[in-house]
Amino acid sequence: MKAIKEKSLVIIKPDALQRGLIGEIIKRFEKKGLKIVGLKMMRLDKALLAEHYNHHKDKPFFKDLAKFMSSSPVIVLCVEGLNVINAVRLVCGSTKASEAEPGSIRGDLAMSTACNVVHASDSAATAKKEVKRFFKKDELHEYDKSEYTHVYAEDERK
Ligand code: FUP
Repeated sequence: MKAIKEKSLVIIKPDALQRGLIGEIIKRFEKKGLKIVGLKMMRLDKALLAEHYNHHKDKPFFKDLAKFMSSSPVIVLCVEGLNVINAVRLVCGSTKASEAEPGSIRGDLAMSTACNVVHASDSAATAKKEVKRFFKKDELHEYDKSEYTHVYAEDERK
């Protein structure tokens, strides 16, 4: 796979939907120069959340986290770009939103650790699993983005 086709999974969480922040959050990924290759609204059920947060299943906050994440629909996005996994994590900011960097989504738009408006894949292995978990093959789209000629240098597009 070309480096520029690296993919990451983003979830715009229920608190962001309730607060009318969907557009603001998507705008930040678009302005960064990322390519959105998948996007849909869905409600996360218990089974999907148990799989998605399996690494947290024994933590004291798991029950509340699962309840919160299923409290309203979410928006799931698959974004693509060079070093996109790391770039998206930086755009999102630290998990504990009250301490997240100003300029990041969480730093600018949230105060809570649980209600921190977005989820983003944290590694290549996780991203691969998460994109597959939330998107069927035919829900991911390949297309040329004309602004890529200005977002990336020629050698980065190879
Ligand atoms: P992140 O990768 O930034 O989403 O962070 P984690 O995987 O550490 O945590 C996943 C989610 O669990 C967070 F988005 C919010 C929730 N969480 C809590 O509610 N309390 C905690 O102490 C830690 C995480």
